[in-house]
Amino acid sequence: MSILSKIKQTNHKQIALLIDPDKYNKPLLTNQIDSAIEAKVDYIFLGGSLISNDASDLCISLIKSKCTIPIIIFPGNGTHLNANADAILFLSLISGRNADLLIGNHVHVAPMIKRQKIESISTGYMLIESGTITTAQYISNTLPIPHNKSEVAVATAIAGEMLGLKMIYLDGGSGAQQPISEKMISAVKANISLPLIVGGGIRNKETALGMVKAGADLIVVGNAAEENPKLIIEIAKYIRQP
Ligand code: 1GP
Repeated sequence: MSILSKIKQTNHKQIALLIDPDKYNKPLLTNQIDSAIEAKVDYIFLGGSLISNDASDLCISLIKSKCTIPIIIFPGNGTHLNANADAILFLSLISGRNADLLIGNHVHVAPMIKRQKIESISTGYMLIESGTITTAQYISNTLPIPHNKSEVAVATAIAGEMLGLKMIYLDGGSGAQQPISEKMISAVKANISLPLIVGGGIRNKETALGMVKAGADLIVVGNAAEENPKLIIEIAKYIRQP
């Protein structure tokens, strides 16, 4: 089964652990993988907005030596490809107006991804203002959608679906001070029929549960699970409780 079909068909709320290959540290990553296994994390996302010391191969081989959790590349730019992953989010930054991130980089990397034969999941990526300028905003040179403008997020997500994208990812950016509001999540979810991914600034189980109750199908936790690898176990249990 493709990973996209799995994301669509899984009937529990899903969680992804985000690993930043730039922060590779074997003992920490080993701890994170152990917690991901215990938490029955659905996916491991691998990526970051700025990859300056790419240790993706090391991360992938360590993850694959310990578990079969699918690894999905969450690329910061077109150089971040890896044929040993299971899939790649083929991101189009639809909240921004930077042509390179809407279609330009894609033209360069599409033939390579096709040759690598890894699953490519076209995803409408939307940056939402989160209380601070995040690396993703700065590097992408785009304006995020204002935090309280749910109607802009809804219109953007609908346009993404009409363009044929397969998932929508609402992201406050790594280390967001303010996670995406439940109001925005529920408004977007009510207006699209695509899987909805939400991430950025999830630091506790209550925030995570609020997001899945509002309509997030898959939540992504990065920074907070670096500081406390066991948090992912707590969040996974909490959001999947009946
Ligand atoms: C960022 O959505 C991810 O792109 C995760 O963010 O590191 O803040 O959890 P955090």
